[in-house]
Amino acid sequence: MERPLTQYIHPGCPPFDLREYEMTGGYAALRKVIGSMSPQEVQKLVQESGLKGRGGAGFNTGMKWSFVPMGENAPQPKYLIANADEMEPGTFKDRLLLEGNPHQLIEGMILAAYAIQADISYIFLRWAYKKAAQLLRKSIHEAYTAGYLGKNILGSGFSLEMHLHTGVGRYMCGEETALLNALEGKRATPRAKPPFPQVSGLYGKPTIVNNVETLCNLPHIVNNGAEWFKGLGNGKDSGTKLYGVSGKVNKPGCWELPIGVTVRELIEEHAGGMKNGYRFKGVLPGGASTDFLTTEHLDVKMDFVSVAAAGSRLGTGTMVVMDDATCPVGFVHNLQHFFAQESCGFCTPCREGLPWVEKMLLSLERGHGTAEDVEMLQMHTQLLGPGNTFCALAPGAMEPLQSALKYFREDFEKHVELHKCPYG
Ligand code: L3W
Repeated sequence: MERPLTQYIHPGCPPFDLREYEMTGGYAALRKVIGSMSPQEVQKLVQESGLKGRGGAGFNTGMKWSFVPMGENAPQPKYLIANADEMEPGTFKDRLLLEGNPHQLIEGMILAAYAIQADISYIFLRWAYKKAAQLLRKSIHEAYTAGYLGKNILGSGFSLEMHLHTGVGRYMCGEETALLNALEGKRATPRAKPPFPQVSGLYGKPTIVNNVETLCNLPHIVNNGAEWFKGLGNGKDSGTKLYGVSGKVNKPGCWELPIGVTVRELIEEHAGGMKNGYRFKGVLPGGASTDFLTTEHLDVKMDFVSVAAAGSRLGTGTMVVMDDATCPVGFVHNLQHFFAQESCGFCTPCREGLPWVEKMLLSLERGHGTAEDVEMLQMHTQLLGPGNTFCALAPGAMEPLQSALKYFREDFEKHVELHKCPYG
């Protein structure tokens, strides 16, 4: 199978510079699009390819673009933003792309910008990705010098500015409207949707925010076509996916594979199975804000449709494996500590509820909890669930908790019964 995204990335090897990227077909997609395709044709191609957003939500990329006003009367300027604020726990896939082949992202961004006729683009980068920042600065400069960015790109009449913006390390900025506020220099709280950014985004102008991995697919879809991309998938979705596995496995890592490989294949083949002395107990399939899957789900295909049918979400596709020697209460407490700390504080259920949940879990883990506390935690999964908060942060935080209460309830009850953690 041809691997479009990471085929030239070898851990430990120096990243591609412009010359190397061009030698392997880099910027051919840009030349093709600019020479022979209208923006609407690019949108249609991407919609037909079935590409879905790789940042966690899985929204159809071409459809998202289709909401952007086009034509002479469209508001100006329009913006294209690469969401590189990768902070989902357990998630490190975009880092691989940024550090291995920065021009692939830049070309993908130019293609996306062309499709929506954006004038200005930003890469919103996680502050801790220092190496990626350095590489992107260099690569953006190279792309300007080669005529791929700036005024009248390759003589086409299409122009695009590109800027790198580094965040200050807040998880909240991964939410697209909080990201827009941060970029405008405001406090990073989410905005009400609708209006969606496609219509009213950065400075109130039409804006598309796409994940890094999503954008990196674009040159390959343009070069090879929608049918080729669809054919890469193994399950109910198109293309390949960067999958990651962390936890007590023999070979934690990140691999590009056909979308729809099974949980079992990822853990047993690619991650080398569980380490000696540890057994698989459960897995968060796509970062921390997804529901646990357990032994009964090992043959679930890791695509958006199949994981949702199993009661969870593909999310970022980078899984965190929980073993049988780890206390699920402590595991979930650790996650809630992160989410409580990262709440932007804008809406009451999230600001007040997450620290409360964290406190109850800590008390339970230490053996001070009661049966009522377990019920109270269950109730909080509803109180902080979808529809009760301003954005997806708290409902996302409740996903591992509600599924832990469903699949590992005995572990919670044992803490109450024994007045201590049964895991020691
Ligand atoms: C027009 C509609 N556009 C949705 C667009 C929307 C956005 C995209 C997805 O959260 C999840 C979250 C995290 N008309 C539309 C529409 N759109 N309906 O589609 O939107 P949405 O609201 O479904 O999701 P979201 O708010 O973008 C993303 C989860 O992903 N997640 C987190 C990942 C974190 C990272 C990271 O570290 N950078 O990726 C992991 O599971 O919890 O549920 O563009 O405008 N009717």
